[in-house]
Amino acid sequence: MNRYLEILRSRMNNKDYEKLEAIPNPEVHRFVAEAAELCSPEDIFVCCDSSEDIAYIREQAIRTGEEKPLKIPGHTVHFDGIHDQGRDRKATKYLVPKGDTLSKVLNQIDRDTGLAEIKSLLRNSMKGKTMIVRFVSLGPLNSIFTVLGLQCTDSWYVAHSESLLFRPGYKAFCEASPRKDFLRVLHSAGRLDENMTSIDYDKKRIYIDYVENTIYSVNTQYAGNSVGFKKLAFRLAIRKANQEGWLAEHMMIMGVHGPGGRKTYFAGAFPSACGKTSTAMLPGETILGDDIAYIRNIGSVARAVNVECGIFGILQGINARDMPLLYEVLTSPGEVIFSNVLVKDGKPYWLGMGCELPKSGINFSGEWWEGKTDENGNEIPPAHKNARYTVSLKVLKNCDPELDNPMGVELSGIIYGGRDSKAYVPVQQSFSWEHGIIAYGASLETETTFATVDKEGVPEINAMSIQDFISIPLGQNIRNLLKFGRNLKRRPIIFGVNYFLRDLKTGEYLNEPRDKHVWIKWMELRVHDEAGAIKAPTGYIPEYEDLRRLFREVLNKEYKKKDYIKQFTIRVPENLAKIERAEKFYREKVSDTPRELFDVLGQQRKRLIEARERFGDYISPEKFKE
Ligand code: SPV
Ligand code: MN
Repeated sequence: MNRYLEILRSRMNNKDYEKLEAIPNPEVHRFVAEAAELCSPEDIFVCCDSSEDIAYIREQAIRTGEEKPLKIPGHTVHFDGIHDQGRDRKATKYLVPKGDTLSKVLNQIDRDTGLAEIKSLLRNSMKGKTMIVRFVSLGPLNSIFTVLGLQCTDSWYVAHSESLLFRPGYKAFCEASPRKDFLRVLHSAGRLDENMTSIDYDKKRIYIDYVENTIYSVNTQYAGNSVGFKKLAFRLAIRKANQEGWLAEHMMIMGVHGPGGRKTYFAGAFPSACGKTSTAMLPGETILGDDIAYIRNIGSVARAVNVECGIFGILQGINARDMPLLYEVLTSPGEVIFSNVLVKDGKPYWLGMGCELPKSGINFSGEWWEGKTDENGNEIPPAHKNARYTVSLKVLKNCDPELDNPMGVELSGIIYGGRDSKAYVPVQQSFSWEHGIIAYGASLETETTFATVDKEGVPEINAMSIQDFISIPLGQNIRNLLKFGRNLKRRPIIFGVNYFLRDLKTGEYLNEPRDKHVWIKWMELRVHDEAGAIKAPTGYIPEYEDLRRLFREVLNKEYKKKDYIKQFTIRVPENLAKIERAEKFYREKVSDTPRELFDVLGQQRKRLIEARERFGDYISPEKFKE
């Protein structure tokens, strides 16, 4: 028996001990034993993924009050503290060993200092509580994509969320080689108040130790900070992928249904609140993933899997009209965890749900009434904007049947979508893999929204939509992507979309949210060479007749030529300014930018200037046909 098993034996009941002993990997024993010694839980529960264990976790989440049952069977609600309502960029840091350097834009702390700090915050943090040990598989089981994960947490809510979000990994740990590497997470919600929310939010810390593939998280409950296999493990996966020659991306995956019953898979990267989930959920198509994808070169084609098997999604704006399938799931019996909604008479309410909200109830601030203000005098909304739902993907009627295929699905298209009110047309196809990666992916911009009132509409680069998670030099990430594509025989076609283009004079949006379905169908046809395109300076853009037909077929809508011309006019000054912003960002902020980025953007500038000489500043798409 190794030393760590000895420690565990003295701290655990027989039944749970045996579950750990059955795993041959001594690193597992070490991690759990050290976590127990540090955090001093009263007892340790090991989840072996049996239906009893899974049910027990859910019951405990309710028994301890971390979740409260709602009226509809299977529904529960969880609240995070008022200061714990999102991913915390400031409190999330990389632990950097001496001699190593990370890009300056990344939040970081010296590894020894950081470890000492976080361990002191974790010390005895589980006194009187149970430490729950969970094993998961990131990506489908028994697959080249599989990455194993182990989390120790004192939150039944976190453990319960993991039942819905990840594939069970206990068996895989038992069967894996004793030296199999895995990702580790140690989380404690810290001291809790009477509402079961973390008290010491000022001591919230989320530290990422890439040396030992370990994430530490303390004094927080919000899933993006505490369910370590989401964005936290994603940061580690980006590094791992980078070393091993595959890709870990902030991408949804969807099956687009084309003529003759064929299905074509697309992956898409969009920054938060730019339409990622709503694209993946388009009616009539199938969703394979909504957040994180692993992509590998298998047999010289790009194949992708969803790292997760559930959704931790934003509730705001989900209503029966715009997202009927999801709305149905959220209002029918079945397992759903709501978080940070308004609860009145056992019913959850969220912003934009399509009905009037009650004037009082319980929300993330506790007892809530209309007009209630926070400590700074700001009015507290009924539900938080970032209120979420957690469900398993399998409960959705539109869940793609290939979700658990160990080989993943072949990607035929990759989409980069930003929030760009001025420059890019609603949909366009890149001239090449390199052009797509650089002009759409690396140049991806989103605009500041309501959160920064005085600066609304200011564009910010969010390269590939992974800027918050990138743990390797940004230039190296671009180089990897370029190389990945070059090694493929059949490359996915790269498209750029922009759902947020506005009229330059009136500021009105030029498209309705539903229009994105037409763009998706057009991309599907382009992949199969069944739609035409016009060569514009920024990419291949659709022809009017194709879109007109698709608008009729998909949305039963008459698409007017004048709308087409407005939407697809090439705006030369705005596009030149966009290139300038991207160049400035890479020149000033990224020291290892590949030369090729400046070349590709330079060529785009040249095409725009030549077009301006012939046709002027604002060029109707029809001009490029002549
Ligand atoms: C996102 O904000 O991109 C999410 C939710 O997917 S979180 O888990 O908080 O990152
Ligand atoms: Mn995300």
